Amino acid sequence: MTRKVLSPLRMAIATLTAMILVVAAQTPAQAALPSGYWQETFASLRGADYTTSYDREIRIWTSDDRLVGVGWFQSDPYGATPGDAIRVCDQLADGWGLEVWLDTEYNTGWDRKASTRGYNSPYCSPWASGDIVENTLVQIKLCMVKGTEEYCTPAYTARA
Ligand SMILES: [Ca+2]
Ligand SMILES: [Ca+2]
Ligand SMILES: [Ca+2]
Repeated sequence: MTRKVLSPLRMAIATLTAMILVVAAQTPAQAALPSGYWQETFASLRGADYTTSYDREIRIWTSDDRLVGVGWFQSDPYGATPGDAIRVCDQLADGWGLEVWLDTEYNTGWDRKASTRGYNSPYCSPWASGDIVENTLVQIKLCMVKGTEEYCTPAYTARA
């Protein structure tokens, strides 16, 4: 019986191919909001213009205009609210939870989240804070989550 012996290069290619397949399989399905749902977003300047700190709010609505949830990025401390912080509220008893994700430096992958998983609506998460260099461009997105299902708005910018 003959056995095909793979050269080191071929073995490396085979291993790499397997790794790529695993990575592809493990990437969670990232879908836009379900049909009929819609989002709106607001930016709030903290300085003179969009080159310095500004906040971001995202809301998701149902097709019949009921508020599903809201996510925030707060750039600067305000009263008891910390700066560089995210928070999310679930406003509708619909079986969906809400998660807000923060990318702490634009386009470097999602770093931090706040979640309402495991809580009955209405529920707001605590602020999730962590220092970011002043005026850094960041982005947030708001997602509806249920089990392994996840539907997200586009990402919107803010500045820390
Ligand atoms: Ca700031
Ligand atoms: Ca809900
Ligand atoms: Ca990042």
